[in-house]
Amino acid sequence: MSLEKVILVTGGSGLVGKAIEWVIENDNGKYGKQDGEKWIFLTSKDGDLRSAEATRTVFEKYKPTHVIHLAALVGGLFKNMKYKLDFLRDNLLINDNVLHTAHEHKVKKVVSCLSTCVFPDKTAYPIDETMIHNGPPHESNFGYAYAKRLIDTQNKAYYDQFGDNFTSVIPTNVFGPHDNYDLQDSHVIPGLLHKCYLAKKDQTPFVVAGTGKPLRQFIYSRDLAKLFIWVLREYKEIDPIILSVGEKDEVSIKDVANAIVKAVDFKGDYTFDTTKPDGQYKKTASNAKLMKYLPDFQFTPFEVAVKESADWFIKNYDKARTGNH
Ligand code: NAP
Ligand code: GFB
Repeated sequence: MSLEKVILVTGGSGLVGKAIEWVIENDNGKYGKQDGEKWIFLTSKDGDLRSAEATRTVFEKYKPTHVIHLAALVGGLFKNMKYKLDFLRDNLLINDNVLHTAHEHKVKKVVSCLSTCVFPDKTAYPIDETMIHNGPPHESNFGYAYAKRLIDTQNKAYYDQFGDNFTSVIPTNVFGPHDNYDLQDSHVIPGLLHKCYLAKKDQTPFVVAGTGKPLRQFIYSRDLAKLFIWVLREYKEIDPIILSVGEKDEVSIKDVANAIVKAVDFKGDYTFDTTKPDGQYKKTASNAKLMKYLPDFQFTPFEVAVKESADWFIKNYDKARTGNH
């Protein structure tokens, strides 16, 4: 059996990378590993992709035919607000090194990862793929947002000048096993899961940051993983595609806290610390383009996914990325 595809996943050890690895190894349906595919999941120990030389060394070692590019400096609202320049520079360097080295190695396809926070803050809703460059992103994460937007611009420039097949996806907020649970740097679901777990264990108050009013769409990492695999194998456009649950599945941060209290079986009270920022009020995205391609795609119900994520975190607390709490 000839090896048709060598698929390199940068950022393979993170939340999304681990979910793709799990689906490739465990899905017996159309998303699992196919004949002729070799999957390689990178960590930053394989090479710091901010370095052009280290990036070339990785590509020379694995000689990929296809790349899923996930590696990035990633974090929740509070980390983004604190390190805007690092989010801009690190991600600009990583993205330019990966895309240009993929070009030099004549990689057949690259699928990169943006985020719905790249869209303009002042916009019509629901947001769709055509609105990416229509105005400034939210103040809280402009460093990350502009670096991610430029991936779309880079993809179009490589296609325009060389015909490279470099595309991208735009997920909403992601959560699941293998997340980052650091109490300061994490996103809301892993952050609140960790806080609620500690509040139950130590019988201390469970405090949710902000007012609880902001609205978000959340996609389970294992659902996103299946969509990434479909994009790699089937999606033919250079233009990006939003990967998200529908607008009707948007929930408030208070709903998120309630789901976590239930999943962790926390019996105590919880309060809101309204001295903490809410960030962007909402970034409601349309998944109409995705639903045109995959009208029957089944998303895991939110509460089921939160429960599975909580069970994984509690079972793996000792090896999880808890920020050495
Ligand atoms: P994550 O859990 O923080 O994982 C980040 C990955 O990138 C890890 O594998 C890390 O390697 C690697 N990495 C970081 N800096 C690197 C460097 N300088 N050189 C090489 N590798 C490096 O992130 P994630 O949540 O899975 O995010 C994956 C992708 O999805 C990112 O592009 C992110 O922007 C995008 N995204 C995430 C969300 C979300 O809610 N999480 C939402 C939308 C889009 P180590 O494990 O060795 O550190
Ligand atoms: O997930 P999160 O950090 O990211 O926060 P964003 C979502 C909302 O949860 C905010 C509230 O309104 C927070 O005030 N929140 C409540 C908490 N308690 C907590 C907590 O303990 N930890 C955190 N982190 N939030 C990010 C962007 O925005 O979305 C990133 O800054 C990236 O660049 C990511 O795009 C997907 O949804 O506000």
